[in-house]
Amino acid sequence: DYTPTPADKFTFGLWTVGNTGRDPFGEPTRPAMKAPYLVQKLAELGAWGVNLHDNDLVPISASASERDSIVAEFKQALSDHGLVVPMATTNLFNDPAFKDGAFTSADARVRAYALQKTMRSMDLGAELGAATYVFWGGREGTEVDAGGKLLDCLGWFRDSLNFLAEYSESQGYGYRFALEPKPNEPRADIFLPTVGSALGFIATLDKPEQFGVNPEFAHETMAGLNFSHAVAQAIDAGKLFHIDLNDQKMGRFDQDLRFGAENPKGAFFLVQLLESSGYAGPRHFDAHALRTEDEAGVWAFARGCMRTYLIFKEKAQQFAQDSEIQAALAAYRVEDAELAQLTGTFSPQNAEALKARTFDRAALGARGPGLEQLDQLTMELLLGIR
Ligand code: 3MF
Ligand code: MG
Ligand code: MG
Ligand code: MG
Repeated sequence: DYTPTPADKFTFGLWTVGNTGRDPFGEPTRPAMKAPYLVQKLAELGAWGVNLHDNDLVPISASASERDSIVAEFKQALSDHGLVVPMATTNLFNDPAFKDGAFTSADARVRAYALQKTMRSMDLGAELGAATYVFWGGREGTEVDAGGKLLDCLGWFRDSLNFLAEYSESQGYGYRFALEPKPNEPRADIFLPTVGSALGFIATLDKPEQFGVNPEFAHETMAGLNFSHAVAQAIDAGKLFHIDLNDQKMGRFDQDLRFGAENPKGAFFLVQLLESSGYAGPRHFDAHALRTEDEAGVWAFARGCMRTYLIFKEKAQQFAQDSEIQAALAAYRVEDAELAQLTGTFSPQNAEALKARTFDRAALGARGPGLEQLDQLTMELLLGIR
């Protein structure tokens, strides 16, 4: 009946179900809910865990003793309700200090403060048991490039990540780090705007094996890209460390819609890819209820994200068992054992034989691969009539 259990590994950020509906043009539309209450409600709905930025839980101006009592109360709620904290991250975007970047600020004092804030937040995450640490560089970008810092920024960003990886190791935290790319919003142009861009950057770090990506459905979609393609590249590289699930209309402001709400077909292919890939990490929803909603709408939103995921998971199983679909898939792929011998491994003999071979180019071009039929079968399966 599509009721989630902790085995499904669904997680939500405190900032997602805790979103109060504030937007750039309007005040909050619903009251803030306390973290222990969010933990209780998420557990009741069948979620596995909850993720947080440091300041989702501990206000930036809290004293050390205030911090300790807030954290103690939160840990009590986690243990009372059986929720885990698989991922933690730093808020390096809200405070005006970070208005022109955190790790990529042109002001060395801001960069140092960002490092300090992140180490403290990593301490908090480790105390809560988090295994994955996310970096979303929301303010790491520009509106104007007159500052001439583009190459410096990449170096500063790299130095900071190298420093923090060493810090994690020196503390024995064992974090795996996940970079979360986004093309724009809140900056006009954010550095490392796409999954491919982040993967390229990771290869330049001192300890690339400790770094992967946290792709988000909405972020790649905002860039006009196909999320499943980005996730596939991350999986292929062994770099899918975490994932942010939501939805988004292309070409709009950052909407963080309920998973599957806008592009159910894209969401289906994503679930199919994820479930067949061996990805064993959290299925994290980084989204929030519409600004129109009250508290009941928040829980309808959270339940809907998980339910839609589970429905698509079932559809993916149905897809794998549908004989007509499987026959269309088998017809789509053409294998040739003799050619596989020639193209599998390079040898001068294989190269010569391949160069000498005659191909019926016209026949290759004339073949209809059956994708219209396969796609229609997929649609009918998704529409519930298969
Ligand atoms: C913004 C985001 C972020 C990140 C978060 C860390 C506030 O569009 O997606 O949410 O996900 O900072 O994971
Ligand atoms: Mg986002
Ligand atoms: Mg967002
Ligand atoms: Mg996100």
